[in-house]
Amino acid sequence: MAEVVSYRREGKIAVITVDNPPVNALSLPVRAGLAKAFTEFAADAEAGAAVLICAGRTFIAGADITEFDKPIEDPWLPKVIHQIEDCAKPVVAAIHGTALGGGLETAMGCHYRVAVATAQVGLPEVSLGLLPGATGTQRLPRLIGVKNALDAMISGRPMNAKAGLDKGVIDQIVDGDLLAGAKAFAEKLLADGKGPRRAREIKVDAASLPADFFAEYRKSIARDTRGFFAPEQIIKCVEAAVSLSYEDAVARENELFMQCMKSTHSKAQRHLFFAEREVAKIPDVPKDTPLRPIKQVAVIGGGTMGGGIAMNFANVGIPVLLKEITQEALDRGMAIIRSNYEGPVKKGKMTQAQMDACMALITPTLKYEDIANADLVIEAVFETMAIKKEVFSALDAACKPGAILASNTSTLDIDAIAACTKRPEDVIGLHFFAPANVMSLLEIVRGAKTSKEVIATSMAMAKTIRKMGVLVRVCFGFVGNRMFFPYVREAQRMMLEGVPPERIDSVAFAWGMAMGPHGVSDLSGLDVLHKVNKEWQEKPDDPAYCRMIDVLVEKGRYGQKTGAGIYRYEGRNAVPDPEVAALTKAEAAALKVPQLEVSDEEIIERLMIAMINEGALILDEGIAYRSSDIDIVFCHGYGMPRYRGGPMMYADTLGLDKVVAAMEKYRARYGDLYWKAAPLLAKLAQSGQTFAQWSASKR
Ligand code: T1G
Repeated sequence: MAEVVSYRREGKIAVITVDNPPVNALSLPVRAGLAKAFTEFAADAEAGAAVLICAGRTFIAGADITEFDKPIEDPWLPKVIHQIEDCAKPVVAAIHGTALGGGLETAMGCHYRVAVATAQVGLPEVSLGLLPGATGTQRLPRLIGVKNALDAMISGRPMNAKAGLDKGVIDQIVDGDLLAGAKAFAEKLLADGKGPRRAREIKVDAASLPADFFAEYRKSIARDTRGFFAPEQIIKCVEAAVSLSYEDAVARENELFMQCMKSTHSKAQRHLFFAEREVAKIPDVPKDTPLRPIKQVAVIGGGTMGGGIAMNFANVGIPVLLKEITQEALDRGMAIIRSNYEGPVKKGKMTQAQMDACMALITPTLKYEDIANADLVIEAVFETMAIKKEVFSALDAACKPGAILASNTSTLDIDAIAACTKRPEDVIGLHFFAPANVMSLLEIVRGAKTSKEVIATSMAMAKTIRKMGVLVRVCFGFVGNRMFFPYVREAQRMMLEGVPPERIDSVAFAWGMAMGPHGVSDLSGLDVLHKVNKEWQEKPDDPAYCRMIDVLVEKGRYGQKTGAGIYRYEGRNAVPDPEVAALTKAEAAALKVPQLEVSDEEIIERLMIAMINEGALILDEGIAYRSSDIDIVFCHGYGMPRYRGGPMMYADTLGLDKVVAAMEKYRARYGDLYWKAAPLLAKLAQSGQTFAQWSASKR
């Protein structure tokens, strides 16, 4: 195997090169190679200084995440970093690409750091449920100050080279060839008689910190880090940096790092890291499938969804035609888009010039003829099959051959829609999630006849518009909504059983959901759920099924949009409504629904296990390829916290035998209609396998 770390000397400068594609991750061979190379450097009397550089597209991008679930093997990273820092001769890190996590920690163990202008440096461990466990929590505060270091480690966001230079973690930006620049920097150190400069010897600037700094800092991040384990551990490490010796603080860092590593949070967040890369791999669509160029897009329907969808393309510089049927509707649609842009401009997240450029890329039209040359057309009209069929017949007549015809439907049958055209192989579902210009999830629904080229082009387009594209097959509700329905069903059932909706929502919120099921129902619109239930051919034969949604819709209480739904709204503030409590009680009596004492644990169990069981059916039917795709759907589209890893990862964490036991418990109370364990769930529980192992076995 080619050497992953090589040593050579050019004049008085030793050049140590890491070459471990694709991202020079710090696997065991790399760590051992670094230890060997720096031993050689120390012994090489001709070498006055050393440059640490990487081959390929990036400097070291971190520890090797694939090694985390195995025992850490010697030499472990802090030991290698201390060996580098203890060198008696100066070491210069030469950074390009992304020096992240253990990569930046290794660079901070070097005595100096130079970088090309396009480089990025950061400590993103928090996004994996970890903390920088190779002295990063001790060095970064010494180099850029406590507040800057906390911001970088709690957000996990990298900084560009210029910011790194300004803050003090980068010493020089190199123009032109990085190695030449780094060698010149090292030679100048020798010429100036400058030796090693060790970050650990820098005193942390505690004096400038107000007495309540850490308390205030914790308050400032509380909302964004709610429920996550790692951020608090990072703060504890930095408190140690301020109050303990370097050695003691590093020991503390290691102790807290191991706690993070062993946490279910980190296992879940690391699972999502790989899941977000796996999701793009489609078993029967080869990586080299040709893509159709998408240079002109058209969106049919200028409502909230259509406007949001159009923005996604304008935001990445792709011209969009927005078609409506009346001038009034078109003007309203353009006004929605304009107001969607004005928000970020007011908050300073976008400049007026950027907004104007995006608006200029969106052209309103009333005529199908104008969209004849569009490469991709996305229909976003009313969620009724009759209207969609009408639109797709018109698109079939108007659009050029090879145009991709997509529906934004959230539940309806793509095959039935495709059958209205002479080109079913060009028809696909692109299900955006409201608000379409914000939510990162895009469910891509392949029809029975959708071509591989159209699938591959749609998956690539999702990446272009910065969406997480998940390919699914056709069924009622696809993956997300099909699993969301039982979640809402149980929330509604518990309401009828006498559990106040606000209590159900607060338990779900405490578990980590961004919003409880009833708040979400009011946000999406009870009328939408009501209409979906009406369109659902195989709706369960259960008179109590989501009954309060029907009752409230019949009273014109659609949710936030009408100022009242399950809750009453004072502005956006949801207030429990005694009128709804009374209506629920009456409905429960009429339906003879027994009133129950339901514990918090049961609330979460019924919400989650109802979803998990549906997910098992979805996997068995091949609607989703792998369990981690389902996890991506829920963490990117339904506000499930990343530290739970998604519903299927959560089930694997609980243990499928426990999931089946819970199903049996509720089956005894409610019967088979909802609580009969899916065959795949029962089979895996029986064999002791997880959903993840089952999915991997299908690869
Ligand atoms: N370990 C192992 N594999 C990795 C990896 C890593 N750190 N980073 C990426 N890969 C794989 C990835 O799975 C994919 O594999 C391929 O490389 C290309 O990645 C001790 C404990 C660097 C910005 O969190 O952010 O250091 O799918 O598709 O879009 O304190 O990868 O091709 O088989 O993402 O160009 C901290 C994680 C680790 C950085 C490149 N470091 N990586 O993005 O390519 S923890 C990170 C990224 C740590 C220390 C702690 C990105 C990237 P495959 P990709 P990309």
